[in-house]
Amino acid sequence: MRQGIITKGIGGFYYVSTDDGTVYETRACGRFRKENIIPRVGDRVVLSEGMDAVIEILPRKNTLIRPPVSNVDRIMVVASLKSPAVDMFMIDAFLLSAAHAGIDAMLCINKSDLASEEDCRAFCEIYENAGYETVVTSAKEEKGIEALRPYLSGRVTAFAGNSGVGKSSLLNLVGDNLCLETGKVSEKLARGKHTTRHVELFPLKDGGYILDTPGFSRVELPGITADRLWALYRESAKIEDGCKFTGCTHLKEPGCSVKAAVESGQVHEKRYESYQYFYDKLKENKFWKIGKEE
Ligand SMILES: Nc1nc2c(ncn2[C@@H]2O[C@H](COP(=O)(O)OP(=O)(O)OP(=O)(O)O)[C@@H](O)[C@H]2O)c(=O)[nH]1
Ligand SMILES: [Mg+2]
Ligand SMILES: [Zn+2]
Repeated sequence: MRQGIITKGIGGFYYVSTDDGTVYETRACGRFRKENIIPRVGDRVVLSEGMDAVIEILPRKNTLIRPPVSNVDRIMVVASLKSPAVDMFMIDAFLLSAAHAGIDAMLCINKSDLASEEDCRAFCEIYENAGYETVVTSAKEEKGIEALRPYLSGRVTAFAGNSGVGKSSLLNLVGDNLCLETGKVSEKLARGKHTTRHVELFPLKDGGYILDTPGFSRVELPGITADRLWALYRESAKIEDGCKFTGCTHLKEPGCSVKAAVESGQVHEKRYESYQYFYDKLKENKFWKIGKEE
């Protein structure tokens, strides 16, 4: 039986690339619908005799809901400081979701041509201090692209980030003969226009893969619970677990080691702000726990 990897899923069709590079247009078999199994881009799958249906999804190394991808080695979270303005909650939501799924993540600050070098550096330092690698690029001026490449080679990397930050523009530069559609940022709203509509996987010359994904306009943390939240912040690994109360939420309790680390500057106050924000949202539990794993 033939196996392949899902490179794209549109309107109920899954495009499966087999080892010889042939791409088959397939549908998911009926059992998937019944059992509520949703194939994702990056899934390794088994095809039917007629090569027109996905009949089995091979065990996943990992899987993510936002963006919906499987078997990626790393999430490259792309952000811009300006146009659109930086959204730390959005960045942190991608980093936390990756951590929750057991996927490595790092940060790429694009559109460096629109911000000062100092501002880019200062912003990156917040995340380097948290334990993330960072890279600064300008797709427009083709700067930082050579610095970005080594992070991608030989791996499967999904580019994620809000609309208009330049994910597709960067992929066009690092990819092999890619010509992805890119969109203008609305001047009035200073927001992207959701140009990329679906996730798509592309092979890199040296064996890795890159995935383009659509930007989201709303921050969500599907599948994450408030109790587990702090453990998903990389800073948690470097702070000694010395809270006075067991089950400390790190919000209002006295003798909290996390708050002490914020006061001493070990944890950046912006990251703590995001923790407080997400914690409250997860406790409110509105649309934040949607997308239970299928
Ligand atoms: N000034 C500047 N503009 C850039 C840069 N990178 C991309 N852009 C522009 O920003 C706009 C949005 O770029 P896209 O690549 O479509 O952004 P995206 O992240 O793929 O957006 P979605 O597909 O909507 O999620 C386009 O007009 C790009 O030309 C950059 O480094 N500097
Ligand atoms: Mg795009
Ligand atoms: Zn605490």
